[in-house]
Amino acid sequence: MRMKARTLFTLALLWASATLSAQSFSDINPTPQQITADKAGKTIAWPLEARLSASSKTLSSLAGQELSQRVRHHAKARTEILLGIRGDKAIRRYTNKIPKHSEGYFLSIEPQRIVLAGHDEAGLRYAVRSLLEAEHEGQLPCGSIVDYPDVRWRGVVEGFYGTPWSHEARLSQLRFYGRNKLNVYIYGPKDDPYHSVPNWRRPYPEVEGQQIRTLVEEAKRNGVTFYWAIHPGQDIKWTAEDRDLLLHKFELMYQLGVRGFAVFFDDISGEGTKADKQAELLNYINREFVHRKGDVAPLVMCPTEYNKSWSRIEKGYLPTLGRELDPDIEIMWTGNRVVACIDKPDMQWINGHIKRRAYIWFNFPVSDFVRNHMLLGATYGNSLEIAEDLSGFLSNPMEHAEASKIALYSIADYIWNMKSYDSQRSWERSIVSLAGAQSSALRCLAEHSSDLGANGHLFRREESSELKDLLGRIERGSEVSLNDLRTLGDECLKLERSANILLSSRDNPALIAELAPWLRMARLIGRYGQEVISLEAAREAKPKAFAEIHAHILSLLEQMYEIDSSENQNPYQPGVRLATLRLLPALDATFARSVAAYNQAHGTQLSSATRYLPCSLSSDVAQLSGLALSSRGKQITISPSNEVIRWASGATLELQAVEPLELKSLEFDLGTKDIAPSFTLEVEQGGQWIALPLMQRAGKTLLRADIAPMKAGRWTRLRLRQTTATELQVYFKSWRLVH
Ligand code: 14T
Repeated sequence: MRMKARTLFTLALLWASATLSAQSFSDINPTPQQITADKAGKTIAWPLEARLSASSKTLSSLAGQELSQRVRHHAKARTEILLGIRGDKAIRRYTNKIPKHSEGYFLSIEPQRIVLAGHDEAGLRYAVRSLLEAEHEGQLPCGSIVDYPDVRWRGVVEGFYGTPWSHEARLSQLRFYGRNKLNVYIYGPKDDPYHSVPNWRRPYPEVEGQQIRTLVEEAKRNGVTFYWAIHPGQDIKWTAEDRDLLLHKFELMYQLGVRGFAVFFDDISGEGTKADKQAELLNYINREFVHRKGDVAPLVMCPTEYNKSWSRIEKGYLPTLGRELDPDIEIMWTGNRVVACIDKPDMQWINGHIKRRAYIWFNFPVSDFVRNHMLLGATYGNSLEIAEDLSGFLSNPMEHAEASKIALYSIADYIWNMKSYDSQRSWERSIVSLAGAQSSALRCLAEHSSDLGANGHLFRREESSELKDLLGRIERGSEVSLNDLRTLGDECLKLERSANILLSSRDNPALIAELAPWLRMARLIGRYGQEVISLEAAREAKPKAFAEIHAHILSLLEQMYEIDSSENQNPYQPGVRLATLRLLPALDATFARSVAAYNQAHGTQLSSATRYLPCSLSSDVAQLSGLALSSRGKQITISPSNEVIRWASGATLELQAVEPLELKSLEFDLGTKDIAPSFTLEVEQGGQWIALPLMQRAGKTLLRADIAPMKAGRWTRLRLRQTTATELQVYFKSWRLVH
C-alpha cells in the first residue's frame, strides 16, 4: 500500500516535470508530431556558444546560415551542434531517428549536444525553426522531437477580391509562412489587372515586376514556393495566339524568378469554361513549359466548377478534367460550397471525379463578401481525418494581411498535424504570437469579432462564445440576475479598455491600422454596454440620473452610426460591424427593456431605438435568404451576392416592413437582360396585393419598378416572384429601395 502510494507520487512528479518542459515546446507552431520532453525538465541557456559540426554544403544552406547567425561558434565550447540531412556524416548516427517523410526531421536537445537531422533540406530548415521557436525566455528545453507534415503543400492563396496586399504586407507574410512551416504562396489577387482581365497578356510595368522579383527572393529565403497565378478565362480565345501569349507571360514571370505557376478558371462564364479546352491548354503548359524548365513546381489549376454545389457532373466538366489533365497537375477545390469547411465524404466525392487528390482552396478567413466584418475567430470545422485525401491546403485570407495571421497560424497548425489540432488552443497561441504584450487586449477584441453576419454563402462562425449562455438569457429576457449584469458590465469595460490599449499600441502598426475602424467601434460598444447597465441600475434607484445616462447612450449610438457610415466605405458592404451575433443583441434588448419599464413608470416617451432596420427579408430561394439588409436614411439596400442564383419557378423574395413604409423608388439588378417578363413585383396595401410593372431597357440589366399603380399610402409587404415555369439562373447584383 505504502509502496504503491510512493510510486504514484514519483510518477506524478515525473509527469509534472515532463509536462512542464513539454509546455516550453508548446511555442512551436505547427504542433510537432512527436515530442519527448526531458523527464527532469532540464533546460539550457540560449543563445549559446557551440561547436558546429556540419558539411560545408549544409553550413551554406538556408538552414545552416540561419543557425550560424544565432550561435557563437567556438572550437572549445561545451556543447556541440550536429547538423545535416539524411546521409550526411555529421548526423549519420541518428539516421534511424529521422522520419521517412519528405520535409521531416529529428531534433534532439541535450546539454552537451544538439542534433538537427533533416530528411531533406526542407526538413533540416524545419528542425532549425523548431529549435529557434522552442527558446523561451533565454532557455531551451531539453528533449527531442520527431516531426513531419501531414500534407505536402501548405499555405496561402492571395485570391480575394478587393485591395490587393501591399508589397510590405506580402514580405511580412512570407516571413510568417517560413516561421510557421507553410511552403506555398500563390499570388492571385482578383483585382490585379495583370493577373486577370484586361492585362493578363501584358508584361508587368517595371516597378511591379521588380517587386515580384523581390517577393520571389524573400519566399525562397523562407522556404516558400512562390506561385504566380493567371486568370485568363474571362476573355481567352482557344487559339494558338492566346496560348502563346499566355506562355510568353509565364516566361516573363520565370525571368523574374518565379518557379511556380497556376491557372485560375474560377468565376467566369462563356467560352472560357470549356473543360476540354482548359485541359488541352494546361497539358500544353505542363509539357512545353513546366517539364522543359525542369526547376518549376507542379502546375496548379482552379477549375470553373470549384465546389460541389456548382458541379453538374452530368454535363461532364469535372470528369473531363479528371480524365484529361496530366496526373501531375493539381486541381483546386473549395468543398461542398464556395465557402465551406472540408469534410471527409466531400473529399472522397471530388477525388473520385478528378482522379487525384484535391488541392484545397479554403475560403477562410476571406471576407470579400462581408467586408464590414473582421474575422478574428478560431479556425474550426475542417475534418481531422482527411490528411490522406488531399495534396494541398491553402487558405484564401482577408485583404487585411496582418489580421489574417490569426487564422493562418491555425491553418498552418491544422494542416501540419491534424490529429493534434485543437482549434481553441491554436487560436489562443496565435493571438499570443501575433500580439505579444497586447495579447489579452487582442483576445478580447477577437472574442467579439468572428462571425460574418448574414451572407449569401450562409457561412457563419461562433462569436462571444464565453458568455454565450448569459448573453442568450439576457437577449430573451429570462432569469437575469444582478450578478449576470455585473459580468456583462465587466466584459464591456474590458472591451473598451482593450480597444483603447490596442489603438495606442505601437508594436505592430500595420495590424493596428487594419483594425482601427473596428477598434473605434469596439470602444463605443464597450462604453455603450456599461452605460446600458448603469441605466438599468438607475431605473429604480436614481430616476434623476436615468435621463442623463439615457442621453449619453443616444449619443454613443449616434457615434456608432457615424463610424459605420464614414469608415470602411467600400461599395459592397460598407461600414464597420462587430459583436453582432450575441453581445450587441443582448445590450440592445437590455436597453429597450429598461427604457420601456421607465417610460411605463414615469409616463415618459424616451426612445430605445438602436440599429433599427425598417423591414426584414425572407426568401425561399436559399441563396437569397442569407443576404444582409441594410438601411441608411431613407434607403434600404440588400447586399449583393456573387453567386449564380438558382431561382425556382414561383419562388419569392419578400420584404416585410416593421411599420408601414412609403415607396418612392425601387431599382434592382439581376445581372440578366430581358428578364422583366419573368418576374412580378407586388406590394401589399391594406390586405390587398397590387402589381407594380417592372421596366427594363433593351440591352440593360437594371430593373425599375413603376410605382404608379400604388395608391397613395404605405406598404407593409413587398414581394418579387419568379413566374416562369422553370428554374432561372440569374445574379443578384444590387437592390435599392427608397421610402
Ligand atoms: F477560385 C475559387 F476557388 C474561389 O473561391 N474564387 C472566388 C474567390 O476569389 C473569392 O475570394 C471567394 C470568396 O468570395 O469566392 C470566389 O468568389 C466568388 C464566389 C462566388 F460565389 C465569385 C463569384 C461567385 F459567384
